[in-house]
Amino acid sequence: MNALDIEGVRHDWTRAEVLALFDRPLMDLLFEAQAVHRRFHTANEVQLSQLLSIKTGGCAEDCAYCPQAQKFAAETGLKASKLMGLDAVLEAARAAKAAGASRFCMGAAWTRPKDRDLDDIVEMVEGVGALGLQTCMTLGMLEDYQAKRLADAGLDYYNHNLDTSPEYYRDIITTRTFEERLETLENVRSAGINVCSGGIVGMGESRTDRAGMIVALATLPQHPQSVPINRLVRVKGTPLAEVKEIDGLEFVRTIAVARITMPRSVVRLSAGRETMSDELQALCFMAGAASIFRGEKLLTTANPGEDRDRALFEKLGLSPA
Ligand code: SAM
Ligand code: DTB
Ligand code: SF4
Repeated sequence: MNALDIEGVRHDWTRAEVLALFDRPLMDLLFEAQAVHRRFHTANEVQLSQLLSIKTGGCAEDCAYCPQAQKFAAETGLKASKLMGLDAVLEAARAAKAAGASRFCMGAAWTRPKDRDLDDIVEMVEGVGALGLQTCMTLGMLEDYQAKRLADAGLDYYNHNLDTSPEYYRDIITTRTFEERLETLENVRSAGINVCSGGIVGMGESRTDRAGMIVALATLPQHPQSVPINRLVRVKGTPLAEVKEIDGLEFVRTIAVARITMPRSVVRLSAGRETMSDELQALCFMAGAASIFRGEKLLTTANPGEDRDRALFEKLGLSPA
């Protein structure tokens, strides 16, 4: 008998168990994932978030997937910009709400926010929240006192991804450690902010790495309330630009395994939809994904626009939430 917490959720998943889920016949895996989904969530409902890059490029970290790292700027050609002003952020948030987004996620290409930046960030959280949107920030590493400030400002979610397995991590990022990521998650959790944490699939990692990433998330003291699964967007000029694209069904399996192991979390079909067929996205929803980014842009790369998503939701009988 496995240990269940007070909500009937397991935190003691082993890599062997998670790999066994990955190995199941696809239809069995999808059937269970959808059954788990319906036990804990509303069927056919997909939450819509919208991203805004409030501070783009020039980042000191060396994440091999990321177009915003200064290290790759000569090859990607991405121009760095300063932190956006409050008015422009609120204008974008108003437009996102009018277009149907329920959450507004603001991302900055920082290693960590400076304390003086946080004054501006707090105003953004308060302003966006006052519009009736849920707020999410992703600003890099966070100290505990910084997390408390954001909690006091009313921040609903903080996104900080584990990105990949602890073992594969050092092939992807050398400028900060996996353990530091866990510390930021602990600071966010202790401040009472909802945690949004997941990773990227398709960076040349093995299935064992994908299982390792899910185990790292599913054995946290509390599962992240939100688990974004990104398919790598292969950006020209980054070290991962030429990596082989991951098989679509392996991506679907990763979503299903996240769904089954963290039943109360909302699993998010995040980056990578631009190059997915309607059929592949449909399988991701069958596997339990229940949230997407709407709008034509993620942070710096393209996302399916309004028209394509409206047609997709209609075809699949999905309702936005
Ligand atoms: N700089 C902050 C940080 O890294 O924590 C916040 C912004 S960062 C762009 C947020 C997340 O976006 C990364 O952790 C990564 O998971 C995801 N991401 C970045 N580039 C991506 C890409 N090319 N494809 C898929 N996901 C990507
Ligand atoms: C997450 O897991 N995915 C989002 C969000 N959290 C911040 C970011 C995706 C970025 C994709 C590459 C880009 O547009 O720059
Ligand atoms: Fe910087 Fe975040 Fe990109 Fe890494 S993922 S290079 S920390 S912006």
